Amino acid sequence: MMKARINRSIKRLGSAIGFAASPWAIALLILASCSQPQNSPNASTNPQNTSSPPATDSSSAQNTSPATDSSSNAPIEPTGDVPAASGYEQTTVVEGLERPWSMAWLPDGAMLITERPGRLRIVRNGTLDPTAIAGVPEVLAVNQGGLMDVSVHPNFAQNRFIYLTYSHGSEEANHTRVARATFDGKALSNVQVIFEVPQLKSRGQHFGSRIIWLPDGTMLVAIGDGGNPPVELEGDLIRKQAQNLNSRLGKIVRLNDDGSIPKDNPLASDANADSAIWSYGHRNIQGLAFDPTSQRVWATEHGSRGGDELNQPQAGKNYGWPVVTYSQEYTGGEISNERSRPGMEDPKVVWTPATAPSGLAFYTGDRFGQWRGDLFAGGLVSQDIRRIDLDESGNVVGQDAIEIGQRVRDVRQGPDGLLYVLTDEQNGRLIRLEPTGG
Ligand SMILES: [Ca+2]
Repeated sequence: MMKARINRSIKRLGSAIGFAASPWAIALLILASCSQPQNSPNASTNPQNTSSPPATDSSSAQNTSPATDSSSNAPIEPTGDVPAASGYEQTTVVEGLERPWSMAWLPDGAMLITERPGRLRIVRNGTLDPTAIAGVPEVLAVNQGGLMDVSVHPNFAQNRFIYLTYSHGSEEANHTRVARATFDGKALSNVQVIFEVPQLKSRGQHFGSRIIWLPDGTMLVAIGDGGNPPVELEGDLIRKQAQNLNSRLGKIVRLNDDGSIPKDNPLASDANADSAIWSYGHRNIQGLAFDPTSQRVWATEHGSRGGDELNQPQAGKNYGWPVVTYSQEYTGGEISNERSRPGMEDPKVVWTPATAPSGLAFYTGDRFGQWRGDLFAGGLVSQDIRRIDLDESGNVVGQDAIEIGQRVRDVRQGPDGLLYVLTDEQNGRLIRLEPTGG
């Protein structure tokens, strides 16, 4: 096999130049030395992919930020196991959470946790309050839908606002909503729907959703594309809405904290676009994080079969779905034979086979000094957390795996500088990661 031959030659090269040929390094070098991506059997029929690897497509590199250069901007597609991370230990803080989805901390250190069936829970001093918080809006809890993200307003101490994302409606007609509520420590009140996808869709797939806050006080909210074939909308596959600038499906939107739309959004002056849109061409983002130093936004999104992506979304840009993708139909066959196209942004990492990424943290703490400035991406299918090693320019330079052994729905940095994990199980857990001996 060509891969084995390359592996051997890389190992020889590795010993010649004195580095350990880890699976990660091998995957990188395979990608750099192959003329077509692994797991893309039809790529050779695509003229855009025969002359150069998609990793170094020069036309799309022109569309990326000047902070990154084209040679190191390659999507990285490890084809085997990534190495195991070390230097940490796991502690189960709370058990008995039903399909927990998201977590957020209040200024007093208490922790809010959503459960997908529609409950909001609170953990104080490491103990789960047995009584759920009252006042959560009714959700459509079906398949991937239900109560999803929870986010605390940056000025919660003054205004006591929290935000929830959830699916609403019926199995035949549903959509993603964002609600804002006041939390007094016991119950929600003044619950207001501040944003929704106006188009109603069927079935229980691809609602998104995550919220992050930007330094200017606006929020980004990720909304899924609405679902897989055969789900249709407006006479075509619903997934095509990700490229429809009049639709909020398959987008990251930017909102003011009351749900109104900022006047300086990238498409605000375009009469033919929904001015809430911040970036588009996304399939289903369930991990969204912000690096406060570089001000970069990071997002993980689910592909179909394989082709999960890490992207570094920027205002007004198109991330390609479903026109360009590394993923395949669940039923087999290509969704598109294009992996890259001018005017569309390449992913920074492609995961095939799928990790099913959910939850994303950008680590800024002191407790894991070696991990500062890295991303931590949970995986439902991989049942691990991928630590994505970034250099200061935001280039991906490596990846390793923190084994959890259960579906990982969310990963966050706590106010104590430790990492917290939620497992997507019927008896879901909140896990804390601490440095070994720390
Ligand atoms: Ca993409």
